[in-house]
Amino acid sequence: MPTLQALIFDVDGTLADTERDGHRPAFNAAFAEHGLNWHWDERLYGELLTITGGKERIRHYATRHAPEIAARPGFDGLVRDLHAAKTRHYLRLVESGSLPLRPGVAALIRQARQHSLRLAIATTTTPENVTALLHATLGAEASGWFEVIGAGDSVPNKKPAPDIYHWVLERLTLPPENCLAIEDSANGLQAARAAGLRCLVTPNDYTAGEDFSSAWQVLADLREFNLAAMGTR
Ligand code: XBP
Ligand code: MG
Repeated sequence: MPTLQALIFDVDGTLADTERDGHRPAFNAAFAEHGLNWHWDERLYGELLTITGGKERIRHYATRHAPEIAARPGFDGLVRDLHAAKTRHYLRLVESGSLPLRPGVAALIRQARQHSLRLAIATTTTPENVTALLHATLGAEASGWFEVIGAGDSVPNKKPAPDIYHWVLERLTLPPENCLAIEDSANGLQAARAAGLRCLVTPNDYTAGEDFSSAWQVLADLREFNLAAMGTR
Protein backbone atom coordinates (compact mmCIF):
# COMPACT_ATOMS: atom_id res chain seq x y z
CA MET A 1 0.00 0.00 0.00
CA PRO A 2 1.43 3.47 -0.88
CA THR A 3 2.64 5.52 2.07
CA LEU A 4 -0.04 7.59 3.73
CA GLN A 5 0.89 11.26 3.68
CA ALA A 6 -2.37 13.14 4.20
CA LEU A 7 -5.82 12.81 5.71
CA ILE A 8 -8.65 14.69 3.98
CA PHE A 9 -11.68 15.17 6.22
CA ASP A 10 -15.26 15.88 5.28
CA VAL A 11 -16.92 18.16 7.88
CA ASP A 12 -20.70 17.80 8.17
CA GLY A 13 -21.61 14.43 9.66
CA THR A 14 -17.95 13.38 9.83
CA LEU A 15 -16.18 15.78 12.20
CA ALA A 16 -19.44 16.49 14.03
CA ASP A 17 -23.13 15.66 13.81
CA THR A 18 -23.91 19.13 12.53
CA GLU A 19 -26.95 18.40 10.41
CA ARG A 20 -29.94 17.67 12.68
CA ASP A 21 -29.16 20.14 15.48
CA GLY A 22 -27.04 22.66 13.58
CA HIS A 23 -27.82 23.24 9.91
CA ARG A 24 -31.49 22.15 10.18
CA PRO A 25 -32.57 24.61 12.93
CA ALA A 26 -30.49 27.31 11.24
CA PHE A 27 -32.41 26.82 7.97
CA ASN A 28 -35.71 26.94 9.91
CA ALA A 29 -34.70 30.14 11.72
CA ALA A 30 -33.82 31.75 8.37
CA PHE A 31 -37.18 30.74 6.87
CA ALA A 32 -39.06 32.23 9.86
CA GLU A 33 -36.99 35.41 9.69
CA HIS A 34 -38.06 35.83 6.05
CA GLY A 35 -41.74 35.24 6.86
CA LEU A 36 -41.85 31.83 5.17
CA ASN A 37 -43.92 29.09 6.81
CA TRP A 38 -41.45 26.41 5.66
CA HIS A 39 -40.34 23.99 8.37
CA TRP A 40 -37.86 21.18 7.88
CA ASP A 41 -38.53 18.50 10.48
CA GLU A 42 -35.97 15.78 11.19
CA ARG A 43 -37.49 13.28 8.78
CA LEU A 44 -37.90 15.72 5.88
CA TYR A 45 -34.38 17.03 6.46
CA GLY A 46 -33.04 13.46 6.15
CA GLU A 47 -34.60 13.29 2.68
CA LEU A 48 -33.28 16.73 1.71
CA LEU A 49 -29.73 15.74 2.70
CA THR A 50 -29.36 13.85 -0.56
CA ILE A 51 -29.06 17.35 -2.11
CA THR A 52 -25.66 18.65 -1.00
CA GLY A 53 -25.11 22.36 -0.42
CA GLY A 54 -27.44 24.66 1.50
CA LYS A 55 -28.36 26.94 -1.41
CA GLU A 56 -28.95 23.92 -3.65
CA ARG A 57 -31.11 22.32 -0.91
CA ILE A 58 -33.28 25.46 -0.52
CA ARG A 59 -33.71 25.70 -4.28
CA HIS A 60 -34.65 22.02 -4.57
CA TYR A 61 -37.22 22.31 -1.76
CA ALA A 62 -38.79 25.51 -3.09
CA THR A 63 -39.11 24.13 -6.61
CA ARG A 64 -41.10 21.18 -5.30
CA HIS A 65 -43.02 22.62 -2.34
CA ALA A 66 -43.44 26.32 -3.18
CA PRO A 67 -43.26 26.54 -7.01
CA GLU A 68 -44.99 29.96 -7.00
CA ILE A 69 -42.10 31.38 -4.93
CA ALA A 70 -39.47 29.58 -7.03
CA ALA A 71 -40.98 31.15 -10.17
CA ARG A 72 -40.68 34.76 -8.89
CA PRO A 73 -38.09 36.96 -10.65
CA GLY A 74 -36.23 37.64 -7.36
CA PHE A 75 -35.91 33.99 -6.41
CA ASP A 76 -32.10 33.78 -6.86
CA GLY A 77 -31.70 36.74 -4.52
CA LEU A 78 -34.07 35.15 -2.00
CA VAL A 79 -32.01 31.94 -2.00
CA ARG A 80 -28.85 33.98 -1.40
CA ASP A 81 -30.46 35.96 1.43
CA LEU A 82 -31.93 32.86 3.07
CA HIS A 83 -28.56 31.12 2.92
CA ALA A 84 -26.73 34.13 4.37
CA ALA A 85 -29.26 34.27 7.24
CA LYS A 86 -28.95 30.51 7.73
CA THR A 87 -25.15 30.79 7.94
CA ARG A 88 -25.50 33.54 10.57
CA HIS A 89 -27.80 31.35 12.69
CA TYR A 90 -25.55 28.31 12.20
CA LEU A 91 -22.44 30.22 13.28
CA ARG A 92 -24.22 31.33 16.45
CA LEU A 93 -25.07 27.71 17.26
CA VAL A 94 -21.51 26.54 16.61
CA GLU A 95 -19.99 29.35 18.65
CA SER A 96 -22.30 28.46 21.58
CA GLY A 97 -20.42 25.14 21.77
CA SER A 98 -23.52 23.01 21.23
CA LEU A 99 -22.02 20.92 18.41
CA PRO A 100 -19.26 18.64 19.77
CA LEU A 101 -16.87 16.60 17.63
CA ARG A 102 -17.79 12.96 17.03
CA PRO A 103 -15.97 10.37 19.16
CA GLY A 104 -12.37 9.73 18.10
CA VAL A 105 -12.05 12.81 15.85
CA ALA A 106 -9.91 14.96 18.15
CA ALA A 107 -7.68 11.98 19.04
CA LEU A 108 -7.13 11.09 15.36
CA ILE A 109 -6.23 14.68 14.47
CA ARG A 110 -3.78 14.78 17.39
CA GLN A 111 -2.25 11.42 16.39
CA ALA A 112 -1.98 12.47 12.73
CA ARG A 113 -0.09 15.60 13.76
CA GLN A 114 2.27 13.49 15.88
CA HIS A 115 2.94 11.32 12.79
CA SER A 116 3.56 14.48 10.70
CA LEU A 117 0.67 13.63 8.43
CA ARG A 118 -0.67 16.53 6.40
CA LEU A 119 -4.28 17.51 7.08
CA ALA A 120 -6.92 18.90 4.73
CA ILE A 121 -10.66 19.50 4.53
CA ALA A 122 -12.98 18.79 1.60
CA THR A 123 -16.51 19.94 2.31
CA THR A 124 -19.65 21.29 0.72
CA THR A 125 -20.37 23.78 3.48
CA THR A 126 -19.18 27.40 3.58
CA PRO A 127 -15.58 28.19 4.69
CA GLU A 128 -16.66 30.29 7.70
CA ASN A 129 -18.68 27.34 9.03
CA VAL A 130 -15.57 25.13 8.90
CA THR A 131 -13.33 27.63 10.69
CA ALA A 132 -15.97 28.28 13.36
CA LEU A 133 -16.43 24.56 14.06
CA LEU A 134 -12.67 23.93 14.29
CA HIS A 135 -12.20 26.90 16.61
CA ALA A 136 -15.16 26.03 18.85
CA THR A 137 -14.14 22.40 19.26
CA LEU A 138 -10.33 22.30 19.00
CA GLY A 139 -9.22 25.83 19.83
CA ALA A 140 -8.29 29.03 18.04
CA GLU A 141 -5.16 27.62 16.38
CA ALA A 142 -6.88 24.52 14.93
CA SER A 143 -7.74 25.88 11.47
CA GLY A 144 -3.99 26.43 10.97
CA TRP A 145 -3.39 22.68 11.35
CA PHE A 146 -5.25 22.13 8.05
CA GLU A 147 -2.96 22.98 5.18
CA VAL A 148 -5.77 23.06 2.61
CA ILE A 149 -9.42 23.85 3.30
CA GLY A 150 -11.61 23.16 0.29
CA ALA A 151 -15.12 24.41 0.98
CA GLY A 152 -18.43 25.61 -0.47
CA ASP A 153 -18.51 27.38 -3.79
CA SER A 154 -14.77 27.17 -4.61
CA VAL A 155 -15.67 24.53 -7.20
CA PRO A 156 -18.55 24.48 -9.71
CA ASN A 157 -20.01 21.10 -8.76
CA LYS A 158 -20.64 19.90 -5.22
CA LYS A 159 -20.40 16.30 -3.97
CA PRO A 160 -21.09 13.64 -5.25
CA ALA A 161 -19.00 15.31 -7.99
CA PRO A 162 -15.26 14.86 -7.30
CA ASP A 163 -14.44 18.57 -7.88
CA ILE A 164 -13.67 19.52 -4.28
CA TYR A 165 -11.33 16.53 -3.88
CA HIS A 166 -9.52 17.41 -7.12
CA TRP A 167 -9.21 20.99 -5.83
CA VAL A 168 -7.70 19.82 -2.54
CA LEU A 169 -5.33 17.25 -4.12
CA GLU A 170 -4.04 19.85 -6.54
CA ARG A 171 -3.18 22.19 -3.64
CA LEU A 172 -1.61 19.40 -1.58
CA THR A 173 0.35 18.43 -4.73
CA LEU A 174 -0.14 14.79 -3.80
CA PRO A 175 -1.49 11.90 -5.86
CA PRO A 176 -4.68 10.35 -4.45
CA GLU A 177 -2.83 7.12 -3.57
CA ASN A 178 -0.98 8.92 -0.78
CA CYS A 179 -4.14 10.27 0.86
CA LEU A 180 -7.10 8.95 2.77
CA ALA A 181 -10.53 10.62 2.62
CA ILE A 182 -12.80 10.39 5.66
CA GLU A 183 -16.53 10.74 4.97
CA ASP A 184 -19.95 9.96 6.46
CA SER A 185 -22.24 9.70 3.44
CA ALA A 186 -22.69 7.95 0.10
CA ASN A 187 -22.47 11.34 -1.66
CA GLY A 188 -19.12 12.03 0.01
CA LEU A 189 -17.84 8.51 -0.66
CA GLN A 190 -18.78 8.80 -4.32
CA ALA A 191 -16.95 12.14 -4.60
CA ALA A 192 -13.79 10.75 -2.99
CA ARG A 193 -13.79 7.56 -5.06
CA ALA A 194 -14.34 9.51 -8.29
CA ALA A 195 -11.18 11.47 -7.44
CA GLY A 196 -9.28 8.17 -7.04
CA LEU A 197 -9.10 8.27 -3.24
CA ARG A 198 -9.35 5.52 -0.66
CA CYS A 199 -12.21 6.42 1.62
CA LEU A 200 -12.97 5.52 5.21
CA VAL A 201 -16.64 5.98 6.09
CA THR A 202 -18.07 6.60 9.57
CA PRO A 203 -21.84 6.67 9.05
CA ASN A 204 -24.25 8.51 11.35
CA ASP A 205 -27.99 8.25 12.05
CA TYR A 206 -28.87 10.04 8.81
CA THR A 207 -26.52 8.08 6.53
CA ALA A 208 -26.60 4.57 8.07
CA GLY A 209 -28.14 2.30 5.46
CA GLU A 210 -26.63 4.11 2.45
CA ASP A 211 -24.46 2.19 -0.01
CA PHE A 212 -20.87 2.14 1.20
CA SER A 213 -19.73 -0.86 -0.86
CA SER A 214 -16.89 1.11 -2.49
CA ALA A 215 -15.46 2.25 0.87
CA TRP A 216 -11.99 1.16 1.94
CA GLN A 217 -13.34 0.67 5.48
CA VAL A 218 -16.63 1.40 7.25
CA LEU A 219 -16.29 2.05 10.99
CA ALA A 220 -18.92 3.06 13.56
CA ASP A 221 -16.69 5.95 14.56
CA LEU A 222 -13.06 7.05 14.41
CA ARG A 223 -12.17 5.53 17.82
CA GLU A 224 -11.94 2.25 15.90
CA PHE A 225 -9.39 3.56 13.38
CA ASN A 226 -5.80 2.39 13.86
CA LEU A 227 -3.59 5.03 12.26
CA ALA A 228 -0.41 3.35 13.50
CA ALA A 229 -1.19 0.31 11.31
CA MET A 230 -1.35 2.47 8.17
CA GLY A 231 2.36 2.77 7.36
CA THR A 232 2.82 6.54 7.62
CA ARG A 233 6.08 8.29 6.75
C1 XBP B 1 -22.76 18.80 3.69
C2 XBP B 1 -23.85 19.56 3.12
C3 XBP B 1 -24.02 20.94 3.47
C4 XBP B 1 -24.64 21.30 4.77
C5 XBP B 1 -25.05 22.76 4.73
O1 XBP B 1 -22.34 17.81 2.78
O2 XBP B 1 -24.59 19.07 2.31
O3 XBP B 1 -24.87 21.44 2.51
O4 XBP B 1 -25.80 20.52 5.00
O5 XBP B 1 -24.00 23.59 4.42
P1 XBP B 1 -20.90 17.12 2.92
P2 XBP B 1 -24.22 25.00 3.67
O6 XBP B 1 -20.77 16.71 4.37
O7 XBP B 1 -20.96 15.92 2.02
O8 XBP B 1 -19.86 18.13 2.51
O9 XBP B 1 -25.60 25.47 3.99
O10 XBP B 1 -23.16 25.91 4.24
O11 XBP B 1 -24.04 24.75 2.19
MG1 MG C 1 -20.70 14.79 5.23
